Amino acid sequence: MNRMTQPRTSVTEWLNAQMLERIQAEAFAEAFRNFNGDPADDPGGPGTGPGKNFAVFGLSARPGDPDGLAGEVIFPTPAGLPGSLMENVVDERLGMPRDLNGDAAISTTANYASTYTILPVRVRVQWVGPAGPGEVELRTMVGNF
Ligand SMILES: [Ca+2]
Ligand SMILES: [Ca+2]
Repeated sequence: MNRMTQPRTSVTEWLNAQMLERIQAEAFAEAFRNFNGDPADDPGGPGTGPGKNFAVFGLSARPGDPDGLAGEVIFPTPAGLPGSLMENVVDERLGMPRDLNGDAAISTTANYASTYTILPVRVRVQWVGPAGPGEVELRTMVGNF
């Protein structure tokens, strides 16, 4: 079977094996800062983390994709504040808003970028190929278990 005739299955497998496991393999408290869209807060120094954008084998990003890479890691961060992990962000696919630091309250002001106790994450690939545009998204909740 030609891989490009079944891209959805292979992309899903790749996302599971490469991205979700990679995020879960990070030191838990550093996963958000390493994979968010703010290079300034990377735990190993500015620009040392992988960041939120990633390439996927053989897949072309859609025209107009801001970074030219088909893959993206999405956390509950407010628009324009990629380094702020906020409990009051509205994102139904991440189950947000919700408590992220275990105090049973939802703060409208605090940034839990390094003090979260659970981390909701989406990994999404949007591409365009011979068969037209495609999209695969996986969601998970990373915990310090
Ligand atoms: Ca970062
Ligand atoms: Ca809370």
